[in-house]
Amino acid sequence: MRLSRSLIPTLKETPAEAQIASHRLMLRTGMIRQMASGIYAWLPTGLKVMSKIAQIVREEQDAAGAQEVLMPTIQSADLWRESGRYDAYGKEMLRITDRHERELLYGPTNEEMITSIVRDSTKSYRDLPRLPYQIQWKFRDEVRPRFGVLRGREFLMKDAYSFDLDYEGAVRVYKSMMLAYMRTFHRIGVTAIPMRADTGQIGGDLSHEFHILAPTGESGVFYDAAFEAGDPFATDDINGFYEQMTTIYAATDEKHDTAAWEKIPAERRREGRGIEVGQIFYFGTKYSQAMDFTVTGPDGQKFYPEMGSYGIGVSRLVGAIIEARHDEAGIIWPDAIAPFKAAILNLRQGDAATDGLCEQLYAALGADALYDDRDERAGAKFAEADLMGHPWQMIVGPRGAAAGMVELKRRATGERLELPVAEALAKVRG
Ligand code: 5CA
Repeated sequence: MRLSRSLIPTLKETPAEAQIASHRLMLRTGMIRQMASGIYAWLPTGLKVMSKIAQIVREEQDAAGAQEVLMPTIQSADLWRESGRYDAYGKEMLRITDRHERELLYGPTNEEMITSIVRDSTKSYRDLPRLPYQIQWKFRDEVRPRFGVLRGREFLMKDAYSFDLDYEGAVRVYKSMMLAYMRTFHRIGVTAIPMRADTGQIGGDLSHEFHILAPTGESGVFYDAAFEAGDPFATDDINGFYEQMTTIYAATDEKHDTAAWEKIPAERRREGRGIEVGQIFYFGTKYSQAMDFTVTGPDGQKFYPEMGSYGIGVSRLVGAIIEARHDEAGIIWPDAIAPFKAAILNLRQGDAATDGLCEQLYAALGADALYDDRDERAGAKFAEADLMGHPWQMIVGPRGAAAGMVELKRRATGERLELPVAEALAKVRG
């Protein structure tokens, strides 16, 4: 993308309404614009990051055996009357009436809808298990939308739903989702910690939240330093993995157990703050019973499938990652989800050799590069590249251009290297 021609409306001033770093940085770098309270338009760089996150989430859901579907954002109130949640959900649900006076709603979650879909196509135990998921917008009319995309009203969620024959099957998929989540966050480039959680509006008996560590997180968290290991979770032993995840201490302040905490050696005790980026639930037959979803078992008897649901806040993750990865100068994107791998900084726009080398780099990197071809001072280009957080900056001036050399700066460490063009490109491509 050429910066001179792109819809990246950066702001010089810090927006007054933004209280935390990620909200400020997302507005200043032109990733998003607020359209109404808690409702945002995603502009090119913001959308690129969110799409890359969604793609990693999708690959790990697919690898865990889930199947992607896409359900509508608008749902019928009748579906929610079946489960009894239409009245119970309260003011957070945005209720809509169409021209025929039919009651609709903008879905805050999809347990009812997916249960009705699976119910219609599942008669025998042989049709189970089922594990559909979608990546779709949700709406919750939050009392206090705040912190930009961290607590929006309209937000993008990955939601998966499992339908199993029995408790053992349901727990197996719960554990494999936990593993898929840990792999997902590891690939994105952030540390996330699973913690026992309450089940709230969704209900059920077993639930974990996944928290990304960041000083501005809404929850206080207590955890064992073992979670900082940076493990890629390349295991097939789901039971061993689950036992490990659930025996190492981690809790939000709501569930903190001082006695258990004090048994951990002092040098391994960590206290911090976390942002909840995902939550998984096992709730047994709560929805299958309420919605009269029965399946015929091998013995000819009817039974209710065992269910769970598994959410990731995809749009919230964009803000959460920035909270976890920024400094005074701006964002520090992890490589895997950066909008661009590199910014090409032309320090002498209009100088034939400099322009030529920049064009050569831009042609070689294509969509992976943001070419700062504006007629601006070098200092302004450096500051903007730091603010936008590209993992690499490729700095090209007349002297380097004459020698066929590029100066590379790594955003995360500040490290600088002077390399011939081919080597610089190889480094950026990783
Ligand atoms: N049906 C279940 C799982 S599919 C469910 O709705 N779970 S949830 O309520 O925990 O939401 C899943 C994730 O969506 C949360 O972990 C959080 O990361 C994200 N989320 C929830 N509310 C908001 C919001 N107002 N703004 C941004 N993200 C949100």
